Amino acid sequence: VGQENINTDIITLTRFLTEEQTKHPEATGDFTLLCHSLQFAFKSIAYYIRRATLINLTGLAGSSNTTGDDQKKLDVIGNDVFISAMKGSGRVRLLVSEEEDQAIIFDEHPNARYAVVCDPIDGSSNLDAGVSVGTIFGIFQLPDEVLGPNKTVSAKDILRSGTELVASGFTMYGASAQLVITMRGGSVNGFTMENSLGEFILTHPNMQLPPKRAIYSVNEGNSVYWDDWVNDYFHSLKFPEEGGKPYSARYIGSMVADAYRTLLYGGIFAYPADKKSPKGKLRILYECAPMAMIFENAGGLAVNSRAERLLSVVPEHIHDRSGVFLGSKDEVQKAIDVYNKHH
Ligand code: AHM
Ligand code: MG
Repeated sequence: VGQENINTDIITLTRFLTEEQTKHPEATGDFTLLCHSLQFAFKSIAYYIRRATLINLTGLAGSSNTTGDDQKKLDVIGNDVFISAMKGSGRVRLLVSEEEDQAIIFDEHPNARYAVVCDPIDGSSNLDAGVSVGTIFGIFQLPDEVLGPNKTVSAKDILRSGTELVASGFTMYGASAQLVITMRGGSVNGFTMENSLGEFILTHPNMQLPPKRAIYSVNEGNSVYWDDWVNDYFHSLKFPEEGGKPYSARYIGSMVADAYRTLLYGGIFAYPADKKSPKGKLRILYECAPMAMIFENAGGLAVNSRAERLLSVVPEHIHDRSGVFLGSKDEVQKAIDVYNKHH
């Protein structure tokens, strides 16, 4: 019998967070607690997604023994799980979710220092086909002035640029659940859910984007709506100058999955603003900014459709949208260069 090489010194997310906290002697532990609640939300959503797939399969096989249970749509379940986890952490005062028109304010926790933005299940139109979806999140710290029982907070307190995020990340529910998290000014770390242990394990420490890679990821079906510079840019990837190799196209249609692949392999992911969606499709607060922070901290770049740094954009409303180009440094720079040539 061959001897298995078993690594017994694994770094779980819990251990990682504890070690991070000890690096900051001023830390109160609030942030760590908030992350534990986030971790629970991801585990729960992963569980419901797997269970839903099974229920759908039964349905497809033509079985009629439905229980009549009111099966809540996964978007709603994901949103409810996330809200409960954030409320339960006792460390969140303000929450913005893609699924909620208004910001949610937890006045029962007037001293909670954090504001969280999230898309609980991004890419949910892909769910029935078993394609990977994900949860995107960002964490802001509220200013001291708004803390306390007789202070009010409102959605305005979260209309900040991505440069003010203290942490951001996403979890992709794929063949396994993958959690990617980064803190302000820190590195990007990737964890894989080990289902039998029920733990996220550090499998991708200090993720770094390759500086370039010939892969583009965009919904090319929108190209008739694109601006000239966007068409020019993608044309240049497909029809390189003599001797050059054309780029590969990869588009899942699930931002978290497309972004995760781009983070690992390099290349560019884009959802440009266009004539159909002049402000873009993806949301600044809880889709674009958290991703931009991850990409910058992993050595990449992230800009909007005006070639401006995405992290500097301050939204006017919580659900504002933006065009987005994120990926390897050289690839995004190429897009910026084409933009500049046109303007
Ligand atoms: P959603 O938040 O309604 O799920 O929409 C966001 C999704 C992203 O995951 C993905 O990048 C994009 O929409 C795909 O859009 P399209 O189908 O237009 O290509
Ligand atoms: Mg979304």
